[in-house]
Amino acid sequence: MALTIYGVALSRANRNLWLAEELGLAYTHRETDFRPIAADHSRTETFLAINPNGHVPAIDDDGLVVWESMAINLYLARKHGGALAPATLGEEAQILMWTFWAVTEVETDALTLLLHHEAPVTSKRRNAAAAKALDRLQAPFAVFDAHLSDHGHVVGTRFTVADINLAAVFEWVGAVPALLDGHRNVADWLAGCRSRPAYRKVQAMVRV
Ligand SMILES: N[C@@H](CCC(=O)N[C@@H](CS)C(=O)NCC(=O)O)C(=O)O
Repeated sequence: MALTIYGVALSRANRNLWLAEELGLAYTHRETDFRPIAADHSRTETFLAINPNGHVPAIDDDGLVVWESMAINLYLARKHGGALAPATLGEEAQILMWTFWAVTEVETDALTLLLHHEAPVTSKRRNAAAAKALDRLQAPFAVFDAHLSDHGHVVGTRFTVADINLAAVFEWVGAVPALLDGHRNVADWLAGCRSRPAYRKVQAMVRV
């Protein structure tokens, strides 16, 4: 049984490291960087043989290679079972629904806000892009906030892989007070996710 997770904790590999820590899995962490600042980076021939897209994360699980961070989490949760995994086909449908929703309706705009916050730009075009992203995020935030007020978690009444998948995306807007202040259920849920020991352990692995 050998699991290798490729990708620095600063990258989307953090979702997979978080899940692996929640599950208590034994794994090797290859700190493949998405920036060509280290010998182990995502455009080397060795890594391109694992993920020809040249993106992290990826995993090698006993010879099975999987890339795409959300697919990795859904796979590992299903494989190892337990409370994080779907208990029924219906739960699986909900976990897939919310995960695809986060990737298609939230992630791009959330990343725009994160990058804008980390490196504020003076160009009018970039500021307009951030303002548009903020505007577009109001609708999915309202949807998710209403869902959380009834359910408390993404799926069912417990913490699952879906909470990890969504928190990893929603936390990118953490630096934009207007969004979280206006959606208190999302803010409280996110704070709960980020207080988990497994999340904190992965945060401690981040090197900027
Ligand atoms: N949809 C992919 C996105 C992967 C991705 O873009 N990863 C970034 C790091 S978070 C990367 O490797 N960027 C390097 C590049 O674009 O050259 C996933 O979720 O795994």
